[in-house]
Amino acid sequence: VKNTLLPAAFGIAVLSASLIVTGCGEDDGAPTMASTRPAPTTNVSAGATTTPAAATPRTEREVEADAYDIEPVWPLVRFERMIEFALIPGNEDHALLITQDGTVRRFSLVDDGLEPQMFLDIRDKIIPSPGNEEGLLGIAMDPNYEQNRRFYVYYSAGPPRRTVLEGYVAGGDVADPTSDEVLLEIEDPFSNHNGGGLEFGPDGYLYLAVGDGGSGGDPQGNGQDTDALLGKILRLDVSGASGYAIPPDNPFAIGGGRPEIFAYGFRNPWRITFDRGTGDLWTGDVGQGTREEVDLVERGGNYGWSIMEGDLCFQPREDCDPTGLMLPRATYGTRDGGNCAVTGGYVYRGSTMPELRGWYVYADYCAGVVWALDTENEAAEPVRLVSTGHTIPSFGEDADGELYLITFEEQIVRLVRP
Ligand SMILES: [Ca+2]
Repeated sequence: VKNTLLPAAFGIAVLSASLIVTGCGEDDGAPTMASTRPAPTTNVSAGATTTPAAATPRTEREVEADAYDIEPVWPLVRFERMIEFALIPGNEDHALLITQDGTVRRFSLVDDGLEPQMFLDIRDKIIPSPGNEEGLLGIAMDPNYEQNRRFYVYYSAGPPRRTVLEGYVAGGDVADPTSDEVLLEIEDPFSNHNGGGLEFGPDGYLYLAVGDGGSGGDPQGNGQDTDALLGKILRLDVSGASGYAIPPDNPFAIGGGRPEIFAYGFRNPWRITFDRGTGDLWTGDVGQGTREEVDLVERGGNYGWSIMEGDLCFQPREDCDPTGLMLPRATYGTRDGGNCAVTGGYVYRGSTMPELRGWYVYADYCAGVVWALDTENEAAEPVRLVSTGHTIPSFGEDADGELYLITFEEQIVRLVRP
């Protein structure tokens, strides 16, 4: 597997691009990469109350290639098409697991003998005969869940084909199905490329990853169209009593595009996560057939699709101009070694593998290979941690920052270093 990183010169170009693109807001002075990053806080999205791990010194032990393994966990948490689990703020013993067909189940993180319980069932809201990439794709717990009991889901509905962001309120240990409130619906022309990552940032805003609409080659040009919500990462303020508001420093809040947009130029950003140590937003953006990419997502950044695919001009363009585009932090070949599509993961902030702290862990969905990228060293090559043999649609993280792989073999496994 060939992993390519940006040459050092590109790092400078990226910084310049960030200045140009995010400068359109004309806010309080020239933004820099550093100033666009939220201040480190406790992990709002996961509800954890641990102190930020970024300041923890790293050990001298190296992140060695192929030195990691997986071990099965939670033997009763076995369902078809598990997509992700979300930690419940204020409840370190349970998490909410979503399946693509439209269920939300509450399961015990600490007692392997407890059967998961249905928390919310929206199977009748999912588009009939869904495509491979459609269904219930994301869940996020409100940062004030302990007070307001609100949470959000993102799913594919139809006809007409569309993606839906919907809010619910929980009562006791189950959701109230009658509390549903649709916040946003996005018409979607094709069944594939629906993104679906839904996460609260440390700024308290709700971030939503939306694919380019689908088919192949972005036929509608959504990635670069700032008047379209497809092919974007959106940022919404859902702290009001209903609906959403636009965060005032969204890049197009005062014009030039849809005000919900936080960053653009994505094809199918498959899973978004915030580094609980730094607040940085990371994603894996699935390629067309040549390059998979890992992106550090900056406010207002243009991540290039469909001018570029990863770090290359998107064919049939023979020469494209990367000026003003944010280039990936890592790429790999879409067709190398059984690869097919990147699955974005998490920046590791756990304690059992201290050498991995500050490394972004991601995988290829088909090949089942897991890599890690040192977020603190742009010149370093990604390191292959383990080849699992699993189909990996998603990752998970517990309150301690340990990482899990969700597999389409109806099993969740923990990443370990034997
Ligand atoms: Ca689609």
